[in-house]
Amino acid sequence: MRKFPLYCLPLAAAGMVSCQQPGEKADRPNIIFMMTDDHTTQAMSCYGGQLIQTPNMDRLAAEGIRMDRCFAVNALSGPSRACILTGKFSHVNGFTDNASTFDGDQQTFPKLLQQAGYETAIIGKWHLISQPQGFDYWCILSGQHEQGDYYNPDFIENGQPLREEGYVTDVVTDKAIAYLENRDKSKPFCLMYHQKAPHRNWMPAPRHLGMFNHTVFPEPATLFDNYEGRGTAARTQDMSIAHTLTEDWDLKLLTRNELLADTTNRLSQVYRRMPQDVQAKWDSVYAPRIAEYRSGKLKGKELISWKYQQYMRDYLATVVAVDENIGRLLDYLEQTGELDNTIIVYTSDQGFFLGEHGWFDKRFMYEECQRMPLIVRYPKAIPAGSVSSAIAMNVDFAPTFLDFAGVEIPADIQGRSLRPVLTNGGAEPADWRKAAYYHYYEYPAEHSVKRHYGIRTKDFKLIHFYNDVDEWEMYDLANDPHELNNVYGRPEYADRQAELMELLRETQQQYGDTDPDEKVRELFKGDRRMMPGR
Ligand code: SGN
Ligand code: CA
Repeated sequence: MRKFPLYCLPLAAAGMVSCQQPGEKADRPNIIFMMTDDHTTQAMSCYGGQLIQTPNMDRLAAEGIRMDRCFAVNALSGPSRACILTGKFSHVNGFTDNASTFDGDQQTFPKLLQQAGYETAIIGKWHLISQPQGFDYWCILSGQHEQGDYYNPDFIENGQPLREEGYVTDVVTDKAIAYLENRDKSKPFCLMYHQKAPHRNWMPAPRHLGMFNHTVFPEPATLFDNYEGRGTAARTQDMSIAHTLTEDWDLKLLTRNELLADTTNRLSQVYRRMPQDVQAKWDSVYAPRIAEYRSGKLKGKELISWKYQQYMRDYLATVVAVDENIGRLLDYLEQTGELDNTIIVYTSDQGFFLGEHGWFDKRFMYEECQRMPLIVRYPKAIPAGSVSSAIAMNVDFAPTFLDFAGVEIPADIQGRSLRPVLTNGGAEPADWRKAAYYHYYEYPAEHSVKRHYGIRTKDFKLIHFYNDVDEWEMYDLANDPHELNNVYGRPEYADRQAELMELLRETQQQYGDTDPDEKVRELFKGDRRMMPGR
């Protein structure tokens, strides 16, 4: 039963008012958790990225805090989302790789907020296979094994299938605004606004098709990395611009006639979802690319540079739509007077390689994809223009939201609330953690990135690749920001290495991941595909 403060009782008993308790809507912030898929800090101007301008993300950063050292603990979609929902590492929440199914009966922060009187909703990418629990409203992308489609996307809305017309990033935003418009306004809300973009295969909005056709993007310093001094994992991955990007799905080098002729081709299936006018624009935009490629003049390094440019043109155009739609959402919040009552978070499920080391995709515990963008705007408590180098992890998000909402943080949550950092100009408390933990499991699988775990301190990284190899890597980040020189085993780093080994052991103990090999065997008991040593 609802409790009223003593001074309200006479009126409440008469059914005349609903007196606000401390902790009710008036002092409980709304939360909008904006998460994209595979958006990386190199493609955000507020992080110093040189590739495009992202004015609306920049606005959030200028009016809030930019976290410079926020790390995914398992840089892959499903695992990252499960860590975010539970505030627990993959080996505890059970969702270790994209072939897992989320145990929706477990504790999540949306459930806890809902129990505490929040209205909760999730719109867009979910990717956890089991039905969402703990949401008053949910509408999740369903096509392409829950990756969703860029054009005319399919959704499941509160259990019912639904096909929408339009471009996915716009549609997800339309739905978010419609939800905000129709929600129960007597309650604070928590909205998870989860875009598909800029996930592979990077299909821009019709209005942005071809927008970068005449732009030449700067190449990363390590585009032609030869992996010298690194281990087997870097050399045996399958995520290179040179070899892995496909002519059809990724580079989009098929003419209309070819697309119409081959109905089994994946690109052809997506093309068929587009309205005719979009198909016409698509054809005109990709025709010069196809002609250039088929001229046969591109060879060797020149061909890799060319593929990199096409990859950037498509990837970055999808980011432009994400940024525009953030602007739409911010305008809506401003018009309805909710902007400053709302904690607005911008992040992505992990970072991504934009040609660094010659790669696309993620998974590795290397900087470009381990690092997540994290911007938080809440002017009532977070000073504008703050920047923080405190080490944060995605398991910290759940306790942070609970903390701001005034909900007790359960003792079994493994992350730590970022609130003291966010509200203190980015400075960390004296007892803040010294390292971020990481553990990646999806191998053998697409992109062939070997299993590994490790820690990342402010200046160093220590990684152990295991399962069908037993190799260590260590990077001196201050002197080697591109992670090119593996200093593991070098005599001049012996003391530092011993310290890091000890810190890794302590960190694994703290989080209960003490024998990763053994844990993995247990987790995948009976699942031959995932058995170590295969
Ligand atoms: C798809 C992509 C991969 C990507 C995974 C996981 N292939 O399988 O390139 O690594 O998703 O991405 S594709 O041919 O279907 O485009 S994640 O972000 O969802 O984890
Ligand atoms: Ca992702």
